[in-house]
Amino acid sequence: MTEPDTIDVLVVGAGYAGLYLLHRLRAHGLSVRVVEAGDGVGGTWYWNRYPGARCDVESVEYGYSFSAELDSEWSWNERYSTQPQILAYLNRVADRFDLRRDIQLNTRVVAAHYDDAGRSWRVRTEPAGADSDEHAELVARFCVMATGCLSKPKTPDIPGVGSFAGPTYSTSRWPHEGVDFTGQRVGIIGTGSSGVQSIPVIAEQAARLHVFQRTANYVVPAHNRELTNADQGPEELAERRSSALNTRSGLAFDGGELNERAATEVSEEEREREFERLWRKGGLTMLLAFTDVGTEGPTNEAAAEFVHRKIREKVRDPKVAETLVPRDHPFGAKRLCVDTGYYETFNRDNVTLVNLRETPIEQVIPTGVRTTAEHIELDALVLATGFDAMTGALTAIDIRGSGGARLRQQWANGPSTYLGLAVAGFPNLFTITGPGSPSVLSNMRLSIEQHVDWITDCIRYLDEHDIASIEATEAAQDSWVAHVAEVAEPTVVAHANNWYVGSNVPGKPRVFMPYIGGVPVYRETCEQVAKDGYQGFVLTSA
Ligand code: NA7
Repeated sequence: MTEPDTIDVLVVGAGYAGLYLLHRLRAHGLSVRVVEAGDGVGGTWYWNRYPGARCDVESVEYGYSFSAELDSEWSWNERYSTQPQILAYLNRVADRFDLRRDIQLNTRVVAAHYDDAGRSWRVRTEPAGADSDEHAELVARFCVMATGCLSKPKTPDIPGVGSFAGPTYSTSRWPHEGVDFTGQRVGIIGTGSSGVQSIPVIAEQAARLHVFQRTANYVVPAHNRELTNADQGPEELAERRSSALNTRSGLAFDGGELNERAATEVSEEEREREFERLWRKGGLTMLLAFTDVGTEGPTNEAAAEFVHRKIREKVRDPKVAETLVPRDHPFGAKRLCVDTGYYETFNRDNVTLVNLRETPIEQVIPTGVRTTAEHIELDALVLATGFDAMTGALTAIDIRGSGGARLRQQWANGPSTYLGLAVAGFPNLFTITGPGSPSVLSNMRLSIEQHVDWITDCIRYLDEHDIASIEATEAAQDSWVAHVAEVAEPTVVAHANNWYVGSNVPGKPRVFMPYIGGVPVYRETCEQVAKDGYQGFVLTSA
């Protein structure tokens, strides 16, 4: 039997995080292998190819910040980039920095076991997608999970969903060649961001579109537009990037327009003017209009009512409008959706909204969907039903730490991490934008870069000090987990049903997973931990 390859760092995933990590680690002379299940790089932007897929972070804040040359060679077309352009950008990055030679595509990591004696990870891979039991093993000193927060699709929990005779498409696994819905009767289940973005585009093509809505969401306008060169010149980029570092979300919102007051400190007229201004500006800004928008109380209620009014203005049929008005959760308690033409789509003659709260799906049947009220015949079915967010991609891998401890078991009641970067009992393992870090509540690009930089510096430090392993202590982890829960407690988002708490996946323990304390505080904490010689970690010499 041949001995497995031995490398310094094994990185799982070739999306935004994996690509940048490879670039950074390689610059320090480390041997790195990135293992990726897809047959191309791009992660989220490789898989989520559904019609209308876009980023809800503005393009000028979504591009990597590590290379002025890359900035000068690339220009974004639109304020909110399409999936094809982001994927093209990531492919450009892979070529520009000669990353591909260390990326192994079409390969899935199925297990990663820590070898206490060798102080290294034994990682088992198998060909992705192929019907083969051929596997391979790799040994790496460090293992970094760059597996993404929204990469493991949720298993659809809809009775009979496999029995539909026509094609069933999942927004997160869309066919690469695209789908032509011309002349077809299409049904779409799910009205989160993926549904909200794809519904207007599918409606333009299909003969008839039935939108199956269980929960009405708050949808705010993107006001997307073409970008000019002036929008993305070096000065503009530098200014936005530096101001983003000082905002809780890591989003610049055009350079610090973010309102630092509670709405209760201003008059009702001023509050409404501010909502209107941000609505016109578009994007996620409304969520941060005032410091008290995200907590229960009059400001949150006023924001909700403001959006309710907008829906009623946009949707002609009052009954349809009332079905689209979100009533069962506060504003911002689920991830806001950023749209182009979503509500207007329900004014089209070929679009029907099916209210699953009134008439739930009884079963998907070979010819369509049967609700408690009717049988809807369909030619194609689209599932926009979401993800096993934050932990799904990690627990899908059989990760075993020191002494064989299983991550799945350790996280059976919810994830516990130190800083969202490391897990006690799992030495030399890092998670990029893991649970317990700002991740999905921040500009992902910024948070990914911060974690990659931190991990790279950490590995360099260990090598310079001849340290063979690093492991978070239980005590540091417990106190971080308690802090993550404490800062989330007053917010509406921690108490609603949403994928941040895992309530979208039946049986998943209810734990608020991301860190809501804000990017600046979080960055400072991580920097201080490193400055103090990796406080909260046990370092063991070689
Ligand atoms: P989301 O936001 O989790 O949305 C999933 C949608 O699917 C949501 O409307 C769900 O309704 C609906 N859903 C899920 N299961 C069912 C069943 N069984 N029956 C009916 N409806 C169902 O996922 P997205 O992919 O849209 O967006 C994920 C993130 O990606 C997004 O927040 C951005 O950050 C990018 P529910 O609300 O559970 O009633």
